[in-house]
Amino acid sequence: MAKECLADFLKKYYHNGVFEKADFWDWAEIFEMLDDALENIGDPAYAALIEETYTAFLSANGETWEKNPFNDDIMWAVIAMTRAYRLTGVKKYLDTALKNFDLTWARAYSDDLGGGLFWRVENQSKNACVNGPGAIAACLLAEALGNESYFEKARILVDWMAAELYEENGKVYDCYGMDGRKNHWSSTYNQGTYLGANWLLYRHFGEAVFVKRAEAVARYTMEDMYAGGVMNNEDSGGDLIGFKGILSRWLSRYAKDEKRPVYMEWLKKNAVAAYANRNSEGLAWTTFANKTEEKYYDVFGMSAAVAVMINCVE
Ligand code: 7K2
Repeated sequence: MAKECLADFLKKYYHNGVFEKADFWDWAEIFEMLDDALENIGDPAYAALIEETYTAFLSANGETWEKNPFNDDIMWAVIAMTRAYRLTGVKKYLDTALKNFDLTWARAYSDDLGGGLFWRVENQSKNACVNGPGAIAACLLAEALGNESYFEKARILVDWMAAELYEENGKVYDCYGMDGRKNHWSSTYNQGTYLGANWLLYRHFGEAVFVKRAEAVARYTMEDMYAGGVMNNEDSGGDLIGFKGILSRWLSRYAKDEKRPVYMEWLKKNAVAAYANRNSEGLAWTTFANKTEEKYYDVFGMSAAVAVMINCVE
């Protein structure tokens, strides 16, 4: 299912390293889907696609991305490339990731609001969408480099989020503004990255607080947000449509490593629903419970179901 759907997705949207009409962060996240494919399916052909995508991404965006005002965008691409390095051993992926992590940390971290990374260069809010990915990027770099100081950076972000953007029941808030206001909206991508960050810290530090939190976030997402059913929302705009792929990446990793099959079963239920609802081109839209129409859909929103399927491969 996963391999076949990825092939149909690539046939439709992939052109020599470029994903049709994908902007910077869509591109980074679909790059991560190729990492998922290499990691879970294991066909070396995916390593060639990663190399081609890396080359195209750098020729479009340069080697360092300080022109991009979104700190979150850079963190997503750092994660994609650090994972690519860990899967292939190609050193330039790690070098690029490290340079861009360091420049982003330097411009985005501050003590305002108690800590954490700013979302954009205007420094108006601190959002889960940059702090969760920032913590994941730091953990992955720490492991790849064997450099403990990046684990400490990750811990700082995760602790700050626990204090300001988190409820003990497992709910992750969206952001905290410099005006003192918090947006309490929870979304699959923020749930997913906060789960992933806690899980990676648990594996390194072994402290129970992290695994307890990972479990709470997983449970909240499946039960409170979806009552164990098929995810059928986050289908508007250019950003939300790709969120579920991000959740599936970290939830499946947690479920596999920590042996929590209940979450794999839930992800599989979602994958099966999306698969049953694909259109004649073999593509499934981000509302997994609805039949996909015979029309042109945005690439990022079409990647979510494929990512869920790939992350269900055991
Ligand atoms: O407001 C932030 C975030 O807190 C919220 O969760 C999402 C919801 O929107 C933005 S983050 C989305 C940006 C990511 N970087 C690329 C930009 O084009 C995009 O707006 O959607």
